[in-house]
Amino acid sequence: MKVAVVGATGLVGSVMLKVLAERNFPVTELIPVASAKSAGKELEFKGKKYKVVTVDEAIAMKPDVALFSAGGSTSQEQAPRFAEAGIVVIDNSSAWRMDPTKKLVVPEVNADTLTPEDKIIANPNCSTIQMVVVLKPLHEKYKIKRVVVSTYQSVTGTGVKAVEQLMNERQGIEGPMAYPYPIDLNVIPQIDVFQDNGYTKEEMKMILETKKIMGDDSIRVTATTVRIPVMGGHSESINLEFENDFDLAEVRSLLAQQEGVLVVDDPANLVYPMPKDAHEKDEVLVGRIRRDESQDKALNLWVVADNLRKGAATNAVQIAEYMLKNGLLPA
Ligand code: 2RA
Repeated sequence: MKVAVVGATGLVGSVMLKVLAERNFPVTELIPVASAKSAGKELEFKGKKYKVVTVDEAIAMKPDVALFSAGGSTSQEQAPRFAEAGIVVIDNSSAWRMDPTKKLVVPEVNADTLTPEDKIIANPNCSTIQMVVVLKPLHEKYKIKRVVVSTYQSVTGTGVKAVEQLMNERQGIEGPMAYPYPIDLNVIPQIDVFQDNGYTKEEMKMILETKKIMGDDSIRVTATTVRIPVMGGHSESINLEFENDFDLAEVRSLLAQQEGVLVVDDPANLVYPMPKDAHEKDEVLVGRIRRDESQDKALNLWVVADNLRKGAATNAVQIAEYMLKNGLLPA
């Protein structure tokens, strides 16, 4: 299969290449795509060198599928061009996520909504992806009424400039700022810009995307998203209130059986998920599983995932895998 990766030289794009190789996705020809200034560079993929090309060149090369991670404006402009050329687009930007004509997919949750008509498919926001994988079995069994989530998001979610800011600050070096404040030895309770309602765009993504992916507008969601000085891996404290009561042992069992979830929960032996444990993993780690003793039918969880992998690249590749397996991509 001819696979284009648009934004191949970026942080998520490079992880997409890594994941495609690791998961042995049947790539017969890779088409790495970047801006004109990067065009001509060479990238290595599975021991072979490929030239980075422009968007126009990529369309002309007629890939079967294009994984995009090149920002919202590029996707707004270019994804329809690829789709019109008969190329299926799986886009990691926020450009299409809330478009009512586009599917927003986490394979473990709602891949079955995909049809042959879907030519541009949106990859959800990283902090949403890791949460809904855990919500799925619990919503099906106990029906979630409300979600209260606080996130602790790594700087890799912002990109290279933020990683450099953290590294510089840690070494006491002055450098360009990705954030309005120092991030080392600090936390910043702002991810993306503020909206009129006092929430940030990141918080609204979690609220709106969760309802769309779960296919249930009745789920009430509120979120506080926070940037922390961690190099990789997003963590989330999640409080769930259900319509129906639950048994804690059954909750554990449902989570343990959920595809894409690893239960890491043995507080007596200080075992719980941490970003260092999620690094380079495709699973979502869940622990600190306990009843919320302040509220009936309520549960507390702690969820950690590699935001560049399951939170972005791996989820996109898994969508392509699902589509290939179900005849929605040419074999
Ligand atoms: C972040 N979720 O962590 C956003 C975008 N990757 O910055």
